[in-house]
Amino acid sequence: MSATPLDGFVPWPPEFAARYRERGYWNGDNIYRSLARGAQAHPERIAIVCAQRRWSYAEFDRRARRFAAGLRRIGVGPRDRVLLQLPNIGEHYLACHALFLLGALPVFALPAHRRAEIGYFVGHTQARACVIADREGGFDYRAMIREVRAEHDCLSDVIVIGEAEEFHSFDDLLDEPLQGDGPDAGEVAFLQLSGGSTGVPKLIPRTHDDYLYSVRESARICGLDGGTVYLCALPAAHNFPMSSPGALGVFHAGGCVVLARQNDPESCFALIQRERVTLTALVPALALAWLESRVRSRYDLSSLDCVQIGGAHLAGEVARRVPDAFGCRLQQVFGMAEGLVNYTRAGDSDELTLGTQGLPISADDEIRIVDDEDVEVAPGAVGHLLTRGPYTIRGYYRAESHNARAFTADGFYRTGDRVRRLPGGHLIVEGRAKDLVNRGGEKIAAEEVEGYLLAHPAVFDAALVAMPDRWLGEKSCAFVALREPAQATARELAQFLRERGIAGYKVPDRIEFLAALPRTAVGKIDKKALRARFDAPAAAPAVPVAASASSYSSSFAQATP
Ligand code: OOB
Repeated sequence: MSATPLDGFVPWPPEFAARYRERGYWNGDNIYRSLARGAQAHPERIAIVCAQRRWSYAEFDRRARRFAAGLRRIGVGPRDRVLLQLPNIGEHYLACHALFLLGALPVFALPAHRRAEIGYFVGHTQARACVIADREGGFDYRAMIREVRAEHDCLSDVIVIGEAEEFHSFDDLLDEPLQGDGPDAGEVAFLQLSGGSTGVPKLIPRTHDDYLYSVRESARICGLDGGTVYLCALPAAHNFPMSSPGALGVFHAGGCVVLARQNDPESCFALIQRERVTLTALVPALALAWLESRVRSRYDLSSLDCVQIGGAHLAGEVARRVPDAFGCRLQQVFGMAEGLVNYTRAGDSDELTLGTQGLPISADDEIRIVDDEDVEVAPGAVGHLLTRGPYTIRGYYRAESHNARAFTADGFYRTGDRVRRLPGGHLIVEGRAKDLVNRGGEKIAAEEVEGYLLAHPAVFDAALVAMPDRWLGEKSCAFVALREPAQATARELAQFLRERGIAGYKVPDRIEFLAALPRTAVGKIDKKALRARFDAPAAAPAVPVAASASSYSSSFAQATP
């Protein structure tokens, strides 16, 4: 690694880095080189299927090097941040690998993000370029980027896939292939989004060394090989479909990634049948939609070996239906973009597969389960999960004061999850202490949405809590106290939030007005009391936000049956 680490990146202490290298976890490879090796070894194999396009490993590598050359021509270089916001299309992987080759850092945004989030990512990372689609799902990303650029002049280059208008067209940046084999493996490879902590979204710096280790081991644990055909049904930029084992695991193993642009049951079943898909990764909400789908029996899903489910709590009764319904194995995955990933293993008993969230990837994943005072709980008891290891970050990007709270003094990451551990090491997620709503796998930081609500002049107090939902697992409910009764309606508040340019999934599914929010003895809003209102529905009349995001859709789980 060059003498000075990237500004805002917290490296592992040297003795840990030395140990991780010694044990072969960090092997000095970078993510681009891993792909290039595949292109050398089996150039003709199909790497990516996207709609009617099929790219071989050789073509994939060549296109990535061509795009890297084009990016370099417009001035993108090592350590530059480049925001990536693309739907599930092959160009997503091309752009990633082109940036990896250059040593530039993709900043992963989700297609659902809007002006508020994108503006924040661009400003916080001082991104110099972005790669976007022209339009998707009726939304014009160019128009949004124009607004973002008006506020952030760091963003000098905009690259558009499709109709570029005044911006660079992706196709015009496919120059003669760039030679080279990418950066030092100790460099930060990209900035990933945190699944929600407090306040503004946090960015996660992952190095080539640490990430590739988790990818290689995930591919091994999940038994991937050249015959693996993986359906990417979740947003491709999310950590789960990217690396657990996800597309990178598949590229590492020489298999094929099939991109689903839509993840409704019918589109995906058709792809599974056509491409003979063997593996896919779902959030529980999507798994449920697929299970409930009436069209399932019309498709031949017999190629499936395994369906992975993770990202949010999987109910036991849903887990039990998976093997029969899809004629394949279920694998539970409990992971986080910050690092630690757990898998149930192929040889696990039904009891472990159905009832636990698996074992960590690495023998060097250190797990501590503690009480509120950071004291380890008795074996088998529920506590806060803390973790440290060869692919778990030591700090968020440019977030010094937050890092002091999110990590212990000796470098353990406070996951915010409450778990217990079985004698064999399998973890069971029992709940969470962090203040977020896990809406079908999409994480919503309560504080962030509360901040937007409090910006409304009529709002005196606001609290966002999770409410149970049959399809998404959780939906969001905002409890609001107004300065004067009836000064604003739920519909007006939802509209106000949308106008602030936040992702649709963050707009509360329901807004309820209270004269005052309940407080705890120390004066904090009593969210437990607010959540308890959902246990007694008669006491809490529902006031859904009319015409808001209150349909069951989210980009993680687009459709109900
Ligand atoms: C994955 O990553 P993120 O960063 O979007 O969210 C992480 C959080 C975890 O801390 C936990 O609260 C929740 O999502 N979670 C689960 C879970 N898997 C994740 N909660 C209950 N059961 C599970 N199986 O969501 C992610 C990253 C890599 C692989 C898989 C999921």
